Amino acid sequence: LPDSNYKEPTSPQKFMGKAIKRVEDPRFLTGTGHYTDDINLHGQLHAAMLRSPYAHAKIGAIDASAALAVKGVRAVLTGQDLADAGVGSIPTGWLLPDLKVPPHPAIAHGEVNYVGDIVAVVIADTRAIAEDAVALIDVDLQPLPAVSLGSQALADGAVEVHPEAPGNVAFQWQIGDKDATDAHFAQADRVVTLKLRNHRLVPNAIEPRASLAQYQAAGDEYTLWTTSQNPHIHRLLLAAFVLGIPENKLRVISPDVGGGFGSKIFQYPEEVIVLFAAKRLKRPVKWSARRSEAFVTDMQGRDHESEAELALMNDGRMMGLRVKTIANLGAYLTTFAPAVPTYLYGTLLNGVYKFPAIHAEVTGVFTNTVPVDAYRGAGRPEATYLLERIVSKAAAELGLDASEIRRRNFIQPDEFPYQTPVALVYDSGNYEPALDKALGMVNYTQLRQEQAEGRRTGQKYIGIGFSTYLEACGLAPSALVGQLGAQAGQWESAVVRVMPTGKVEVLTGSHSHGQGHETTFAQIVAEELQIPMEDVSIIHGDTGKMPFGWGTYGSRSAAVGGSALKMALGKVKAKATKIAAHLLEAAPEDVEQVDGSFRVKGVPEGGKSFFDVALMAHLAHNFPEGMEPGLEEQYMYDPKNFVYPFGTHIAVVEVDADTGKVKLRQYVAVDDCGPIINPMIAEGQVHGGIAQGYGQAVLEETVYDEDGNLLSGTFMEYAMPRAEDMVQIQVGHTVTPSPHNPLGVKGIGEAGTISSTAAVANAVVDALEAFGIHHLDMPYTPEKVWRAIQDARKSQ
Ligand code: MCN
Repeated sequence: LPDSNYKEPTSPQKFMGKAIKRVEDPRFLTGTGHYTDDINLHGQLHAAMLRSPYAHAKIGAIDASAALAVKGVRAVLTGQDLADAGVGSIPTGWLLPDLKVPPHPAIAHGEVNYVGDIVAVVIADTRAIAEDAVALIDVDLQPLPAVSLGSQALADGAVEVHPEAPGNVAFQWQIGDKDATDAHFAQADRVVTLKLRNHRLVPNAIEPRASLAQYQAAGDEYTLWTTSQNPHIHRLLLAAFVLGIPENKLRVISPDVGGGFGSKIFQYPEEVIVLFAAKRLKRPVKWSARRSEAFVTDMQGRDHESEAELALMNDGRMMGLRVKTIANLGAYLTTFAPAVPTYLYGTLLNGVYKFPAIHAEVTGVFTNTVPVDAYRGAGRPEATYLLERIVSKAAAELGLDASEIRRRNFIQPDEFPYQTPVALVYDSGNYEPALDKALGMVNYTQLRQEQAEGRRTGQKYIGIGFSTYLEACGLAPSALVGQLGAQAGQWESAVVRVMPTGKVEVLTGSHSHGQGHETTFAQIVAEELQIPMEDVSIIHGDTGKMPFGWGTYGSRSAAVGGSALKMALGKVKAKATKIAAHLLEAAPEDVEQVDGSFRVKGVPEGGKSFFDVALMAHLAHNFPEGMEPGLEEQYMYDPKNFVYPFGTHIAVVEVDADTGKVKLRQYVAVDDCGPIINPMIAEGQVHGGIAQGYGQAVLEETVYDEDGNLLSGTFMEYAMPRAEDMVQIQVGHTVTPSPHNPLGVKGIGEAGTISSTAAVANAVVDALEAFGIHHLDMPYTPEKVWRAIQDARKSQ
């Protein structure tokens, strides 16, 4: 941890809080990870998709005879085949009042609605044969006018994407008190306005999506191996809504998954197709996306057009916030799509500030583009970007330091629990120490002097950008999300199974696809049971093994899955103590575990090891009267509230006024995710998130033309952040435990992404203030920045 100021806990903890190397890395680094595409079954066939080249078209006749004549082609499937078999529409898992839910067939039927929508599927002996045969299908696609931008889809006379959604409106949603907000605006000294676009992103996990289905006629049972962040949600949606089969007839396995960033939460058409084809052809069927397919089929992220107004007093006090957002949802509603621009966005607009009133309106809009759903941070980066941008703009207009305006408005530590005007009740927080620490780490006073000197001489344009972010994660109390429209519970499961040899197997509903749970969850077990980490196996990603669980998204695994594990371990430990007490002929309350051994308090000799207890639990030869044999416990943990991590990120950039190139010079991230289980993993999460957030601010952009064609469909046009774009990130921590979960932990998996886009954007605009530029939409490509500087110079 070269640049970290993390101090390991001074308590006698052996595993928690330690930067233990990731136990999963040897297999990933030596190529022995086991991903969906690595799995091959006897007699396996391959699916290849004929995808629409048009964003909107009517499907006429489909002539598959030439494709079917190719040796090795076993079938060509169309939307009609699925409809005839009664295969259901792909559902959404979140409902809002008056939500329009147009049908979403896995293979399009009647019309295609985005470039990439599936028109037909070839199933063949090899992938090459299937892909070649796709080109031989003759489809009469009659192009229709299309629309790709949210605001254009709302314009009078716009093309209608679905007849079920007149005017392309999927929903209109609002939060906060409009009248109270208007009243506070009327009292304010001034109003700062900002119109901004939060552009669309492609998730780009390293492993493209893949699915392999097997059908066993004997038991009428399916197995699906798929790249999923939450196999139980996949099983529930596929069984109950799409295939109409009992859930226990479908086993979903998500083995090693090479990153998801949210894009592998959802139920995708290809999963339905391979399951359907496997039953029809009585052979296993596999599909693996190519990178070019991923660009047009993985659910995309963000895509907001917003107008915001911030009411202020002249001393910088915030009086109210008004927001109007158009959220482009793409062509269909996917699993979490309605929740992302509403409950995961509107509720976060309060940030860390004391707002007397907020009112936000969001219009969800259908367009002829790839569907939009959760992408790392999901709604919260959009809220943070808007809020932190307008706060920095307000500071510039008021002539206040960007850190000072924030400090003056922070909710104070003695004000928790804090009810915001946008529904959430923050359980804890202490924002100033994080700001102060970050200011110290970045060497703020000296930096501002250097900035002023550079501007004065015209030699250097430095920008310093703040983001004092907050996020709500650890999704979260089932009762609350149920009231908000989720068709899902938000608890998590854990089973702790102690073997006769004292080895421990944990079955968790959380899913690790890069976050290192096999290490951090094993640290929790080793600490609690006082056993070596090598004796612990963490099993996840298989509905055939684990009890029901809701999976990994919304940075919920440590706070919810980890807490379920801690509670299950508590039950195991209580039973183990009772068994040990029986063996030691003592009362359970007189027995303690020291250095792994159970001993009578004050008697160091003659204890029972964890192995002795585990073995005796199974042999049960000499067992407490009435106690069940075995040592296995389960806990379903449903938290009382979300958790609210926060922090201060400061980005320092230098803008080359001659070329428009933005260079990241320094980045300080002070995060508070409560007590840290593994600082190396937590900091790795922060590093990755910051790279992604920087990517959005400076490099990445999903560009559609007016006809809905994706113009940035390869890495030649879609620039991802690379090592050379980054700097050595300086990471710091403050520790404010969550008061309501047994570990006190808060999520860290999305913090970097949520915070960094705003910090980098504020830094770039801060540098551009030297030219009289007060806002510029991302991404800050050299051309865009250069043009903005040229235009500003001309108009001066
Ligand atoms: N952790 C810790 N101490 C804490 C909090 C967390 O040591 N106080 C550890 C956890 O034990 C876990 C990791 O940090 O190993 C992340 O924990 P958490 O914040 O609970 O997030 P999740 O494990 O639920 O991961 C989800 C989150 C999300 S929502 C996205 S999107 C994302 C992310 O994690 N996608 C990722 N990080 C990713 N990292 C990789 N490599 N790949 C992805 O697809």
